[in-house]
Amino acid sequence: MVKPDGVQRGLIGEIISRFEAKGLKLAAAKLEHLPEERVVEQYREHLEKPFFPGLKAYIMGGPCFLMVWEGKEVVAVVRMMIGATNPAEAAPGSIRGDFGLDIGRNVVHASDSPTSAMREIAIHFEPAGLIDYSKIDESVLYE
Ligand code: IDP
Ligand code: MG
Repeated sequence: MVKPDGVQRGLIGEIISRFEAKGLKLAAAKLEHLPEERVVEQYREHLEKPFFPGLKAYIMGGPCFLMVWEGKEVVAVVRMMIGATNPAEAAPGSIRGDFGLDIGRNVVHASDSPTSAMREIAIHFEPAGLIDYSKIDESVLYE
């Protein structure tokens, strides 16, 4: 998910480009203002944290661009590509490392395990909204 700062800064295309170029396959995408109940559900592990009110205000401060990506080891690969939670410590070349500075404005969200990915996809997407398709001759693209 591209967070509101990433959307406002015009980074949606850059972020999609990186995942596309990596070889991941887009299954769904949409631009949305997230309602409070879905923000709370997505970040329920952080409800009691001191930064939660600020996090909620940040995520609800503008539209988010939500995506579902598929591919080999997709969760681990995307986490590597977004970089560490604190952009000031994220590796150069990662999305947060290249485009962020503040932990509370870290440009992107990505699920941290296959289990949380399934949980988070179900919060934001209907099953019918996930597009199942093949790329032409996948044997050329993937092992
Ligand atoms: P992650 O996004 O890398 O998985 P989490 O620890 O799950 O990081 O935290 C969720 C989000 O909460 C972060 O991406 C960031 O937006 C926000 N956050 C985490 N820690 C802090 C903090 O110390 N101050 C402000 N915001 C924070
Ligand atoms: Mg997290």
